[in-house]
Parts: sequence; C-alpha cells; structure tokens
Amino acid sequence: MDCDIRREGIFCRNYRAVEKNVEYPVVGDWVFAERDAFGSCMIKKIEERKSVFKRPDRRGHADGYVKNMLDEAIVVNFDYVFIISSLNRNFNAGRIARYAAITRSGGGVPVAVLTKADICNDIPGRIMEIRNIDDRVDIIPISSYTGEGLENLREYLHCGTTVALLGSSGVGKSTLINTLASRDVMAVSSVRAGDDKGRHTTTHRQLIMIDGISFIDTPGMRELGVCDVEEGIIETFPDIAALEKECRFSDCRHRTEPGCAVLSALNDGTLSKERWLMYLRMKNESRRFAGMKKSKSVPAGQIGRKRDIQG
Ligand SMILES: Nc1nc2c(ncn2[C@@H]2O[C@H](COP(=O)(O)OP(=O)(O)O)[C@@H](O)[C@H]2O)c(=O)[nH]1
Ligand SMILES: [Mg+2]
Ligand SMILES: [Zn+2]
Repeated sequence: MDCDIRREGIFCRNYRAVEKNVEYPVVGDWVFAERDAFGSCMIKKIEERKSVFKRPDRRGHADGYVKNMLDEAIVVNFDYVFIISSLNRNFNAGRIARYAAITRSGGGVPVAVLTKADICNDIPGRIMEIRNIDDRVDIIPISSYTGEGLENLREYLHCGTTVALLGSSGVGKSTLINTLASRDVMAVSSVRAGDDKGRHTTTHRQLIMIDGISFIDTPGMRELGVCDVEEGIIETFPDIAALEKECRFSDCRHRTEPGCAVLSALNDGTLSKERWLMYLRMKNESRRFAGMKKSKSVPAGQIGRKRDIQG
C-alpha cells in the first residue's frame, strides 16, 4: 500500500461525518493519504495547520438561542488572506477590518485588495475609510480590467506562497485569479444589473496552483461573525488596548467615568469613533463566542452546501 502526502485542493461535499468530533480536512490542509491497489485514497492524518480562518457556525440555531457555539474553518495553511472588496457602492470598511482581525488571529497576514478601481472616482476616500478603522492593513487598489495596481500584488506572490481570496460574491475574486494566471481557470459570472450582486458562480472552495503559487478561491460569504479572536483584535487595535490601561479606574466602562483615557482620545480626535465602535462590537462578539464555545472545530463533512454559496 502506498502512502503519500498531498494537499486538499477541493472542498469535497461528499465527506460524510461518520464519526462525531473528528477533524475533517478543509481546503489548504496537508493530509497523509493511503492509496490501495485500486487507486482509492483514504486520508489517515491531517497535518498540523499553520494558519486558519474561521467563523462561528450557527447551523440550525437562531441567534440568541445558541447554547453551544462551534466554529468552522473556512481555509487553512495560507500565508496571506486577500480581503477582496469591490470599490462600488457595497464597499464597507468595517467588513474589511473584521476580516483583517480574523486573519491576524488565525496566523496569517491580511491584505485589503480593492477591486474594480476602474469604476471608482474616489479611491483615496475609500482608503481613508479603511485607515480610520484599521491603520495597519496593507491596501492595494486594483482593476483586473485595466491592469491598474496589479504589479503591487507581486510582492505577496512568490513561489511556494499560499494566498486565500475571501470576500462577498461578485467582487471579482475569480476574475483576479484568471487575470494573474493569464487564462481562464475559474468561471466568472456577470454581476446582476440592479443590485451589483454576484451570482455565486464559485460554489465551492478550491485550491489552484499557478506558477508555484497556491490560490484558494472561495464563494462569497454574506455575514461574517467573529469567533474567539481576541488576539487579532488586540493586534488590530493595539492603541485602544493601551488606552484602556491608562484609565483612572481599572474597571472603567469608558462611558462617563472621570479620568477615562478612551473618552479623552475620542474627544480630542486621536481615536476615531468608527474605530472605537468596531473594536467594541468585535470584542463583544468574541467574548460572547468564547463563553458559548463547545468544541474546537466542526467536522467539515457536516457543513452544508447551502452555506457555501451565500453572497
Ligand atoms: N469593472 C470591473 N468589473 C470587474 C472587475 N473584476 C471583475 N469584474 C466583474 O465582476 C463580476 C464578478 O466577478 P467574479 O470574478 O465572478 O466575482 P467573484 O464572485 O468574487 O468570484 C464579473 O462580471 C466581472 O467581469 C474589474 O476590475 N472591473
Ligand atoms: Mg468566484
Ligand atoms: Zn475608560
């Protein structure tokens, strides 16, 4: 019997959760597979993951009724997460900051890739919106149509690197992969006229190797809650964590207390309101999740297809 190590390239929807609490592979995993004489493979072991991007798994639960929260790994073993956002009217700086904090928590480097620069006439304004919340994430505006900015992506694209592309449906993830590959490797949809939403052409997660670089293409994610990503939040908002320590009272709620360093930073403009609100929101979600968390992860085989094609 042959035994080899290979990389999980396509998120296979046919994994069956035969055993509960067993870790199933997701795209990007390195696995040990045993091959029999008929060419069938059996995965024996999943290698330890160096990075993971995860989100809360609310399957079967209405928000607020969740007693035991699980998390779900979306992609693993990446160096960079390209947070792909279109420079159209669905642009949302808060969403980018959220993806960035989750990426940092999971051990990767976030890069905000702003697509469709050809249809935006205020790119500096958009960049400022992001900077207002996250002043550390790299921001690269590009257009797959005109080629603008693509050369700035090269510094992340080296042989042996893995890049995961995450973002809503219709923002141009698959188009970017095709552009970088100079050929059509992924199917691309036309966006719906009217609401600019994509049509979920990419329905599964897939790893594509181009010139030694592994790209992980994903379908759109509509909502993105945070799991226990305390570390990523502190990395994203280190100044706020430092301010909180400067408050006169150690249990300061930063509402009306005298000597509150956060309130004074908000008043003199050194801390933006958007940044503070995003910090509070993420921190509350993260704490709430940590309090409800039951087990470390969920078998991938139980993840329904429907969730993967949200946009
Ligand atoms: N104007 C413009 N449209 C783009 C650009 N990149 C992609 N699109 C269009 O956006 C739509 C969705 O692209 P697709 O790659 O399928 O998005 P995905 O769902 O994120 O993979 C398609 O109609 C693309 O032609 C770009 O740089 N500029
Ligand atoms: Mg796609
Ligand atoms: Zn305070």
